[in-house]
Amino acid sequence: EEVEETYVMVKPDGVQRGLVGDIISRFEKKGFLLKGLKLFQCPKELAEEHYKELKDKSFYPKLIKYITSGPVVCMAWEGIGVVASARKLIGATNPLQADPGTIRGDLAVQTGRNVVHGSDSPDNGHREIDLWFKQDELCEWVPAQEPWLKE
Ligand code: DAT
Ligand code: MG
Repeated sequence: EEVEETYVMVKPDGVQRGLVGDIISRFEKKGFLLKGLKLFQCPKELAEEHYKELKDKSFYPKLIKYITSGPVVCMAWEGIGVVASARKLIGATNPLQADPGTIRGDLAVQTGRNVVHGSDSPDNGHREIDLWFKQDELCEWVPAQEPWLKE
């Protein structure tokens, strides 16, 4: 297994509902490494670039409106297998189909208000971190707990 990085974002509904701490905490407690974190009002152009693969979908205009409707919390997480693991912690796109114990399974009811984003591949992890963060907003560091996390 390889060290990967993934882009995770608390969407505007998660911020408005006061779920930021809970969501960050799940990744933190799991043992992934936080490399970047910020509260950010996303401009329309960035939302469109982020979701460009979905631009022909009927829900795309609503999606762009939703993501730009208030501040989001942007995160860059690093770890072995972090891309797929973060997607598991997040749960299925439709929160009603997401397993209990996942973020969407525990905290949301609608696809259009599913509180969190996670990159779907290692390539998109790199792409999205580049898109949402400047280089000097990312930290390389070794947490004190590391010897207790990895043998
Ligand atoms: P995910 O966020 O689980 O990676 P995705 O990449 O397929 O899902 O879609 C991105 C977002 O677009 C998703 O989190 C919510 C919205 N979306 C996806 N499918 C939708 C649908 N059928 N109706 C409304 N919104 C949808
Ligand atoms: Mg996706």
